Amino acid sequence: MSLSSLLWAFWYIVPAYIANASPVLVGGGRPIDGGRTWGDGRRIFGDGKTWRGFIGGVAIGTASGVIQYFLTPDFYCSLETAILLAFLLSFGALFGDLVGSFFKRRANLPRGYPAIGLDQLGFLISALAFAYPVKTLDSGQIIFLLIVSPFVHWGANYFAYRMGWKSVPW
Ligand code: CTP
Ligand code: MG
Ligand code: K
Repeated sequence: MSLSSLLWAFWYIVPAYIANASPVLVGGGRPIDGGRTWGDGRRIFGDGKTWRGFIGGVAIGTASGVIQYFLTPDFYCSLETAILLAFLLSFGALFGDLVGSFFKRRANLPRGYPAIGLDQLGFLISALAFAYPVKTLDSGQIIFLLIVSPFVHWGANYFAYRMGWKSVPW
């Protein structure tokens, strides 16, 4: 396990981080569940999961892959691969985030309530699963990302809170 392989793992996952963080800025408007409830009477996803956040996050995360390609073209087979990879990482991240909110609502946790583990790792595991067919990491790199991602997540959320973009620091 070399330092450079860990740095590449970090570089690889950047679109997922960007996709996951973007909805704080671009989200809002109509919720994905349209206000509907599940059989337990609680919201399917809640007001924190909006179409604008999802689509905007996927778009911004995918665009970040283009920038990555031009910065480190040798890391990718082609521009198309870099875009596809960034799209899958971004879509996977926000899909995982949505599934996480589904389970939070089933556990009767209100919107914005922290769920340690799920909030920090759900998006990451989903992103890695979606991107797996295009470009894979080795197990050491995956473990590294599982360890560092909660700190990146907490750091990004604290920054967004201090900037006044969100009302809670998690
Ligand atoms: N957001 C959005 N659409 C998404 C994901 C996030 O609009 N698909 C926005 C919402 O404004 C949300 C904020 O980004 O409040 C922070 O995202 P997150 O922490 O994932 O949502 P929570 O509000 O904490 O909701 P939940 O309890 O369902 O996780
Ligand atoms: Mg939250
Ligand atoms: K979340």
